[in-house]
Amino acid sequence: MQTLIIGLDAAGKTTLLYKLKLGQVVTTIPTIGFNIETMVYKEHSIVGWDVGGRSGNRLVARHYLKDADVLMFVVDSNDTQRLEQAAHELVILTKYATQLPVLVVANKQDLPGAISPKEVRERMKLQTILKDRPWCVLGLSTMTKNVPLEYSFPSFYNNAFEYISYHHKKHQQNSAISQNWVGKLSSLIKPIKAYLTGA
Ligand SMILES: Nc1nc2c(ncn2[C@@H]2O[C@H](COP(=O)(O)OP(=O)(O)OP(=O)(O)O)[C@@H](O)[C@H]2O)c(=O)[nH]1
Ligand SMILES: [Mg+2]
Repeated sequence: MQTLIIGLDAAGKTTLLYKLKLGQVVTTIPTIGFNIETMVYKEHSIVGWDVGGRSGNRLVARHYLKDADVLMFVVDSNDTQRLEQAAHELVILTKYATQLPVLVVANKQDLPGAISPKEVRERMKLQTILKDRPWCVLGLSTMTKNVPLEYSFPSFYNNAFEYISYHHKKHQQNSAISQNWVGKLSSLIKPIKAYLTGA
């Protein structure tokens, strides 16, 4: 299953990807292009695509949306000046995948200027942007100091991967249902076609 990790530059996407993969914080440099890593959660294999936040790369990201099962949108909760820009970015991206479940990560909860996940949700007007598709907001800090337990890594890890695997299962079920219908329709169409063509 594929998870696309997107957000503005310096939001913490690469740090998150490697924390998910390795369980530790690595030193990052701004991503040019993207990083791909496969992670295993329970019986699921999750491929994370972390796309650099510079605008050129965000254009490329749109092409990956069609193959994604979940979009993870990472926000720097301390960079409140750029929340509007982040929301604008999310609006553009989600236009290309109208049903895709979105997990918004309210990152950097350890920083003193960070606003809460609830405030991120309100200030980015997520209810209006994401409407009736499946979506949720999770607070996160990849740092261990000065952070409430609910935003610390083990809790984020489980919640995020449960969310991703749940929506992956639903996605599979939906395609199984539509495959069923394709099967049923073609078995109906064959005799009709035979009748019309006299075959
Ligand atoms: N305090 C704090 N810093 C963080 C956290 N997550 C990431 N950072 C820092 O934020 C900076 C940017 O992190 P990256 O993971 O490189 O950001 P990115 O979103 O991949 O950026 P681009 O590749 O430019 O798109 C680094 O200095 C990280 O150490 C966090 O939870 N708390
Ligand atoms: Mg990066």
